[in-house]
Amino acid sequence: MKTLKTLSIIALIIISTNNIKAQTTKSKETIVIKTSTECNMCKERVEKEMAYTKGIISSSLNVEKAELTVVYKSHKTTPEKIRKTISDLGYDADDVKANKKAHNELPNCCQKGGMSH
Ligand SMILES: [Cu+2]
Repeated sequence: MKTLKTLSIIALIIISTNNIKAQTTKSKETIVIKTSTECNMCKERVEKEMAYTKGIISSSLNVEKAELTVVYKSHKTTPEKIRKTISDLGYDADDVKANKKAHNELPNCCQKGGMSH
């Protein structure tokens, strides 16, 4: 009887470990966010901020397209939070407009339309 109990406890542990693994794999998501970034300085700024942001696994900004690809853990963060972080840096993120103050503090070349000034 004791053996049976031990066995079922082991079985339970194995089942729950597998569940955790499944959830972890499932929670990894990728999104592409359209931003108002202009140049390589923006790229550095955004990717650095993403690297320090909770729940972000990796990010890469395509400067030419101004598109940021973000790999994140969906149980740690959401696309809304990620867009908000980008807005707080001074850039538009999809339909979330840039935080005005942060945008105005960016170097001229990094402000909207900066590279065409
Ligand atoms: Cu820039």
